[in-house]
Amino acid sequence: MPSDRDLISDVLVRRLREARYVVALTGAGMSAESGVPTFRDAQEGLWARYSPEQLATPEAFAADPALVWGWYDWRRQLALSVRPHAGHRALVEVARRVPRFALFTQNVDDLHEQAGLAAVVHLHGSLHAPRCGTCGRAADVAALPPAPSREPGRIEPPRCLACGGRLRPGVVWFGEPLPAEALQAAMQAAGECDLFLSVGTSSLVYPAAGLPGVASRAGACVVQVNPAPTALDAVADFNLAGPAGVLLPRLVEAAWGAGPGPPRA
Ligand code: BV8
Ligand code: ZN
Repeated sequence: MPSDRDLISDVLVRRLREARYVVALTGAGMSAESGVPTFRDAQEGLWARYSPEQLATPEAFAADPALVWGWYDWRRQLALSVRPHAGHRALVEVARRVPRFALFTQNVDDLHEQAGLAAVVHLHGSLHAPRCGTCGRAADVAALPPAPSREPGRIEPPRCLACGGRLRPGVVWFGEPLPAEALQAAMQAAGECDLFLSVGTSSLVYPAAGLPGVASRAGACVVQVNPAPTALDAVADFNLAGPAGVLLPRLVEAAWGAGPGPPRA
């Protein structure tokens, strides 16, 4: 299938308007226009000399818990300070317009929830759900000490109030399995949908990166929104080259006109 770079074609608009079941997969690029650096953007400050893949591992946390906890706490504080953009709101509008919609995100922020999306499945966990590494109990984020305002740095992970074990970030690290239920739901949704929308992901991290292929092999129309080429270009039926905050609203307007319309029948 030819891919339409830069073009929101009539064919694509009709596929979206007629879609019975739209599944969206989002990555760090979806949060970029809200001010959250993408996962592979150059790291800043204390972590400039580490790659995210090095830090987002159980081994890094075991070797230097304060370095890794400090990184996540800084990211959590940043995630608390950002707001959804027009692209997040456009996905909420798609969810209102099509008969069935599901969104799976690799992101660990809560921007989709803030934008009003009812059901968001986090494939890689959440910055807002730290838990005890020993007994697994969820930690009360509100009770966590605020991160120091100075340049983000090492912070000793707090202790679990129930068992005294060390808290850990509530994310899925490299080498850790994704939540089984979430992955199963994503695989099933990808296999059943008729339009799969991949937004803002480099399509490098598995098993999430395998989802568009599952959809394509099941006959779905695969649409990618990303300013840069990715491994998905070869699979997608439509490659819209540009930022999510610009192209998603444009896609929704082309399909259903501007402004919020009636919820789906
Ligand atoms: C696992 C949470 C097995 C932490 C993350 C094959 C099969 C299975 C596994 C593997 C495999 N090959 C290799 C593996 C291992 C590994 C993997 O995939 N490695 C890669 C690097 C090759 N996978 C795993 O380890 C997974 N676990 O498979 O376990 C297992 C099973 C049973 C028992 C034991 C073990 C776990 C993967 C999850 C890791 N955790 N995050 C944290 O956030 O700190 S992954 C991390 O990468 C983030 O979640 C991020 O979301 C994700 C993917 O990155 P992207 O979202 O794509 O972000 P990125 O920066 O890369 O790209 C941003 C994109 O946005 C770019 O394309 C850019 O052009 C675009 N963009 C920029 N601006 C915009 C934009 N797009 C739109 N609009 C814009 N404005
Ligand atoms: Zn505990």
